[in-house]
Amino acid sequence: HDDGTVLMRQEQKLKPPSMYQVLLLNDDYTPMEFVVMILQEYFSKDRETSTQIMLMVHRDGKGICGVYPKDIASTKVELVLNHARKAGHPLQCVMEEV
Ligand code: NFA
Repeated sequence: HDDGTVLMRQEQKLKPPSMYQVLLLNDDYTPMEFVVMILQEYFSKDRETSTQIMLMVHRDGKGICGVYPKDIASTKVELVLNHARKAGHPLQCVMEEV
């Protein structure tokens, strides 16, 4: 241009969305069957996979239920916690950036 500047190509600077693991944490009181139901209902796992994940949480203290974009992960955490509270179980669900 007249002022000496040059029009540069518009760079593609959009970052991919950061992803978050959603995890369930073990406790001594939530029934195993309730955890299996949660995994089927909110994380779309079949009954066998849900049972395996539940047993991993029971044994190791925590387990990954899925990996999602931030808004989907936070919504799943909220829905799981609401369901657990309503049912009177202390089940904890958290998200961690990958
Ligand atoms: N530890 C719980 C029990 O023995 C089962 C459980 C598994 C709870 C996974 C929370 C998460 N009833």
